[in-house]
Order: sequence, then C-alpha cells, then structure tokens
Amino acid sequence: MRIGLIAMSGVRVRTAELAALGVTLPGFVRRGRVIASLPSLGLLTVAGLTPRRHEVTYLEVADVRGLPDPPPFDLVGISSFSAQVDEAYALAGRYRERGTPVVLGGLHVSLLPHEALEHADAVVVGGAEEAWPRLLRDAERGRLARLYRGATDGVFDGERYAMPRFDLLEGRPYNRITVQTSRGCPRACEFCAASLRITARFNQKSVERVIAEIREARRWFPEPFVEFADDNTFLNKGWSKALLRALAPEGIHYFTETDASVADDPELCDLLAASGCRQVLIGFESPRAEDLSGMDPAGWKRRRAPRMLRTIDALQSRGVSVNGCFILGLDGHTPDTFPRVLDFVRRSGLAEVQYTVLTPFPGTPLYERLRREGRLLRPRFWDRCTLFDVNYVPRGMTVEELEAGLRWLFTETYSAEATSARLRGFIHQRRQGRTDRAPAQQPAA
Ligand code: B12
Repeated sequence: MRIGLIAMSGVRVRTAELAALGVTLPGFVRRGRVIASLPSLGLLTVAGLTPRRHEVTYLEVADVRGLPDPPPFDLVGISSFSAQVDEAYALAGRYRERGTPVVLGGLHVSLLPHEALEHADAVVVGGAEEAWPRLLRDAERGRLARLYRGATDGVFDGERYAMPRFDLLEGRPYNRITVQTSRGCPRACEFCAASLRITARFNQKSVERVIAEIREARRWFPEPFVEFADDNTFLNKGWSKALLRALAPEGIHYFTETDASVADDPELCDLLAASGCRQVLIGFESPRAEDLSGMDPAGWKRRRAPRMLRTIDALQSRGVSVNGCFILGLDGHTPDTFPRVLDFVRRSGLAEVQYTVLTPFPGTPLYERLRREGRLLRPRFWDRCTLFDVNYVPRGMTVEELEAGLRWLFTETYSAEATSARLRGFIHQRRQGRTDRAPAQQPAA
C-alpha cells in the first residue's frame, strides 16, 4: 500500500492582540522560529511500525484550505493535537470524498475517539504501538475495524518498539530533531495534556535505545540539535545518570523538559552540563506555593515551590539554561499575580521564560472540573487550545483581566531589551560558576 502520514504543522494562537504581539516581540519570535519546524515524532514512529513492504510518505500541512490537491495514497494516517484537529478533520474529509480510507491517531482523538469517528474510517486510541501493525493487516484485507486500542504500557518493550523513521526527513530543513526517551509522568498535574494521557504508567526507553535513535537521526542530520519529546526526562535518577554518561561522548547539544527534582542531585547536575544539555524546561507554574495547591495529587509542586530559585541557580551556574514555565489564570491568581510573576522572573535570572494560560484540554481532569463548575466559555473550543487563548472563567479575575495581564507580561518579558538582559545575565552566571543562593532570597510565599 502507498501510505501517507500527515501532520498539521506550525504553532497557533487565535486571540488577535496576542497573535500581533507574538510576531513583534523579539524574545517570542525567536522561540517560535526555533520550535515551529519540529517534525511529528508520532508519525515517524508510526512509519517505523510500518512493515517495509509498504511505501510510506511523511507530509506536513500548514494550511489545509490552501492545499489544492492532496497527493493520492491507498491509506492515510493523520496525527492530532487539539488546536488543529478541525483542520485534521477537514483533510480527512477530502481524502474520504475520494474514497481513500483515513485513520486518525494522536493525543486529541485518543481522548475523544467518538468525535473522531465521525471524520475517519478508523481511530487509534493511545500509542500506535500494537495497534498500527494490526490495523495495517486489516486494511490489506479490506477489513478495517473502527476502533483500535494501542499500547498504554510497556510501549518501548519487545516487538512493540520500533525505531522512528528519521530517514523520511532526509533533505528537509529541520533545525531540531525530536527523540523520545520516556512517555508519561507520575506527577499527573490536573491540567497536563501531554503523553501521560495515553500512558498508564511512566515508561522509559533503555539508554541503549535512546543512543541508537540519536545515532540513527545523525545519519540524516549529522549535527542535530536534539529535543527530547518527553513529559519529564530526569525522574529516575539512576537511569538519568546512565543516560547522561552515555550521551557525553555523542557530542550532541540538546533541550528537554523535566521537573525541578533534577537540581537536587549535584552529581546529576554536573553530568547534565557535561552531556551537552543546553536547556531544560521546568514547569514552575507560579512563584507562590499556595497557588499550586491541588495541582498534582501528591502536592509535590506546592512542597517544592520554596526551592525554585535554588533549582535555577544549580542548573544555570553549571551552564545549563533554564526555561521557566508559568501558567497564568490558576484559581489562586488575581490581577496582582502578573507583577508578582514578573518580579520573580527578573530576580530569578531565568535565561528563558514561557507564559501560558491555563488551558482545559478535552480529556483532562481540569476540563472535567471546569465543566462541572460551569466555567467553560464555549462547549467546543478545540481550535483555541493553543496555551495562549482563554477558554474559561478564571476564579480571581475576569477573562479580560487575564488576557490583558498576559499581554502585559509578554510585552515586559519578551522586548528586545529584556530578552538580551536575560541572556547577558545567564552568560554572566555561567562564567561565575556556582552561586548557591541563600534561602532568604526566596520571594514571600
Ligand atoms: C514536539 C512538540 C511540538 C512540535 C511538533 C508537533 C508535531 N507535529 O508532532 C511543534 C513545535 C510543531 C508543536 C506545536 C504545537 N504544540 Co506541541 N508539543 C510537542 C511535544 C514537546 C512533544 C510531542 C511529541 O513528539 N511526542 C512524542 C510522540 C511519539 O508522541 P505522539 O505524538 O503522542 O505520538 C504517539 C501517539 O499519540 C500515536 N499517534 C500520534 N499520531 C498518530 C497518527 C496515527 C495515524 C496513529 C495510528 C497514531 C498516532 O502514536 C505515537 C506513537 O505512540 C509535546 C509535549 C510533550 N512533552 O509531549 C507538545 C504538545 C504535544 N504540544 C501541544 C500544543 C498545545 C501545541 C500547539 C497547539 C502550540 C501552539 N500554540 O501552536 C502546536 C500545535 C501544532 C499542531 N500541529 O497541532 C500540547 C498538545 C495538547 C493536546 N492534547 O492537544 C502538548 C502536549 C504540550 C502541552 N503543554 O500540553 N508541538
């Protein structure tokens, strides 16, 4: 079969004022450019699970309406995140009009399979592992079932695992390549819409497999900047040290997402710096501990809050920059929160900062809670699940105050001046080396 695997590409924001700011603020534009060109590792994995007798084409579509004539295939697989799922459905419709069977998979449709079934011949719920090879056998016999359940545990074990087909990207201008080392996250934050929603437990690849994937990617991109597509890379400290020791001789530079516990272990921090890690993204969410109540079932983020500045110092003084993430619009947030967050960001010396708005992605506990509380602004708002558009009634302020506060933070934080001051601050800190901060410098909780 000729199989087309199609990803919706690009990054999105709906609110016009924010979109306009996004294209003018230097700090924001820079980050946007860096990430906008990432390929879909989900589909490269689906391709890896496809027996070689099939011919696989990987495509990215930025604008479905602008696509005059989608290329012909015998079977089409489309990946889904919430923000562009309506475009994915539109593309599926165009193929189905021609009689081409369409399979939908990915995070959004895994959580709303019944919605997706209205637009597809078959839907894969969960990881493609286990489901996709079975689906292909059925498709070859012309007996496609409607719903396939993929592996939610042991996803990297035995025959379930397949090397992603990085070769399909050959000759294309990607500046970063993604590699997944783990799927899931036991912290289980209420708002999280990432891979923990399709994974029963925290699953980790063997160190050997991660290194093998990086080497495979390097056959096609000799000097790649690697982005680990994980929810929480350094959770298991023993495994992390083994990975970092194995990464060091590979000579790559990379970025990843992890939680603040990475900074508790000085040996791990040293290994991180020596392994080529350029930046870790950490969700601090809010500088005030009380705002973090109820965020994760074990109360981990709240307990951890008083150590945010030390976490940043431990990493940045070793030359690993921290991309600190803050969520605006938490239930404890009021209009006073915005200057407090900015003050924290400035005092923290964070090299990079990311603000997002609390987003009730469908299928998350947050969505269910806000729905029960009658706080969702619209019944269906998937195209606004961008992490920047407000879709609910905040508890401690109005929607307009939240939107205005976000714009204000963006302007203050991503101006050319503020962006280069942050960078200079980080370079200085890196040169100075270790500067353990006294606990007294923490902001009042
Ligand atoms: C890399 C990445 C990107 C890249 C690449 C996106 C891409 N096309 O894959 C870029 C930078 C382009 C991007 C953009 C956006 N992203 Co993004 N991104 C990620 C990140 C960091 C990793 C995703 C990844 O590679 N996972 C690894 C792969 C292997 O997993 P997977 O995609 O789920 O695939 C598996 C299964 O889902 C399934 N599967 C997937 N597709 C298909 C298709 C078929 C046919 C089948 C059978 C199976 C199948 O099989 C795969 C293997 O098991 C995650 C955060 C995270 N830590 O996970 C956020 C994340 C996915 N992004 C998110 C968001 C919100 C966005 C944006 C809306 C941001 C914005 N404002 O524009 C855009 C939307 C882009 C779009 N096209 O819709 C959210 C999505 C939440 C949701 N449920 O929708 C996440 C979870 C981050 C978050 N904070 O919540 N993103």
